Amino acid sequence: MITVYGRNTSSNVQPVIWLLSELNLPHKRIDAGGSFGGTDTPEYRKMNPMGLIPSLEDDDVTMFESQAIMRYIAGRHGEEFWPTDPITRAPIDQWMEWAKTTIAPNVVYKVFWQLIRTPATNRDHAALEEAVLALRHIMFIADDQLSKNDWLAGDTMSLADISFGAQLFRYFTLPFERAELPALSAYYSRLTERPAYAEHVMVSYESLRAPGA
Ligand SMILES: N[C@@H](CCC(=O)N[C@@H](CS)C(=O)NCC(=O)O)C(=O)O
Repeated sequence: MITVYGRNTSSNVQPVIWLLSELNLPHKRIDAGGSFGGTDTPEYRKMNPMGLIPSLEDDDVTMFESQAIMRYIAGRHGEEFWPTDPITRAPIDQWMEWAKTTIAPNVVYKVFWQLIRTPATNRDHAALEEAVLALRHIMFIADDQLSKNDWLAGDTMSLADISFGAQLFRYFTLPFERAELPALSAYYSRLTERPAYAEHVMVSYESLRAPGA
């Protein structure tokens, strides 16, 4: 059975568990990281030398790095999310990496970090404003893509949607000014109707709020 280590409030754990759930794969999640701790032990560091979450164990495989974990899961157990044909796979990988390297740093590491993880008195308003402006520009790219396709990388749901869609709960619920993007809003609304998304991504982040944030 697949075991994933990591708390359910982590933006890197959520896409992994969402994917497992979309694929109906039996799995268990063990709380680790944040207030649960458990990531500093020698046993944990053998799985994940960074001491971060998520980590995965599956029979003969132990690994870390959420995007690599998702590729492993889809490659071994859910080819429909990451087909083997390199031509079909190329746009999926492209959008998956775009979500992780361009969207996540702005949504999670800047906007979320400043608004939720940082007391208001310590807030870096310049960094927050910079990320909000960046998102106002970059999200047009997703909106344009989603006005032409139902899913980020084409006609079917793929790892690109798991990686990108997992950022959208925070993007749409954090209190900051977003551009009006109808195709993106409609896509998010469709995601919220998926039981696996509602359960594993639309997870309250109040427990992560810093005092005074
Ligand atoms: N590149 C890594 C980043 C992992 C990461 O930064 N995880 C955060 C949680 S989102 C973490 O472990 N933070 C420390 C903790 O929660 O104890 C991945 O995608 O898996």
